[in-house]
Amino acid sequence: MEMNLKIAVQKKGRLYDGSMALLKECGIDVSNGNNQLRVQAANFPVEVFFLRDDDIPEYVQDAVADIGIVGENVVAEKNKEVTGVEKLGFGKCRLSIAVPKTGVIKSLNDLKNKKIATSYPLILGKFLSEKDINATIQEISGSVEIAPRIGLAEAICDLVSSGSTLFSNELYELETVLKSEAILISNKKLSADKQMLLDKLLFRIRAVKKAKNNKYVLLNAPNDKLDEICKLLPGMKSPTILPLAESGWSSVHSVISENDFWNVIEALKANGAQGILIIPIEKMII
Ligand code: PRT
Ligand code: ZN
Repeated sequence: MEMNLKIAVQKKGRLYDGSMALLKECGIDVSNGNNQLRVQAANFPVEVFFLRDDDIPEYVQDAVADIGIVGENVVAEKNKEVTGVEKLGFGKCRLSIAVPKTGVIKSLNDLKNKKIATSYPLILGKFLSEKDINATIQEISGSVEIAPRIGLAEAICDLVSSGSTLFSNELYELETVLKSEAILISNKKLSADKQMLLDKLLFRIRAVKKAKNNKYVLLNAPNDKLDEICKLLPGMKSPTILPLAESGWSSVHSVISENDFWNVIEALKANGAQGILIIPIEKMII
């Protein structure tokens, strides 16, 4: 039998769609796998295991799976022996301490001798001892946000993304304990063959991530402003410049990063660029 890289992903939940979309963008087709526990990819030596996210770090540690996609929050809480390989840019959230808006707790110091409900006792415990706060950790597995209202705890420590759960439970965020996103983890002792497959997959993941963080830009520039415009657009090496039929004008092609996108566009316009087209990039290999 041909060797496979075994990859664990969440069976259903918030990381499922992002994980499947990433595999698909990497050219790994597991579309035949609805409702199965494990699926062989059609076109890459990868076998996908669908699991509860909480089990993924342990399965990767124990080599039941070679690699896995899981939240950094789960990796930190489970504290297993795995290697963090690559952050994946989705499933972003933060683990935060939150307290009732109208309560007496206004600062971290006010948490002393109080009870904090959480599903993340290990991460919270480390945080509290670093800050030298002596508080009781009440571990609960779900519906953490209702703990203060039912008198179970004075504060909570839970995941937040939009903040709307906190808002509708009249809680406010006192402190961020951990920032998290989906991460690719791997077993610490991959064989050389499996490491080669992981490197191949990683090459694809990085090309997809890079493409998402960049846009292709096409614009018309007056020749007397080309120097200024090129300085704004470094491109992959330097921008491609082609003369337009209309004399005195050139067409400029380049790549810009999503992060400074709007600032660059404004500066381009201010320097006389016209007909600016922004085009998504599907893959980017440098
Ligand atoms: O069944 P299984 O155990 O696999 O899934 P699960 O229910 O344990 O996890 P799931 O699917 O809820 O979350 C999987 C991962 O998604 C988490 O471990 C995080 O890494 C990531 N993630 C990103 C989130 C959120 N955002 C998030 N907002 N996980 C949970 N939430 C919850 C949070 O607990 C709270 O109840 O959403 C609520 C807050 O959301 P906002 O938008 O109202 O702030
Ligand atoms: Zn879970």
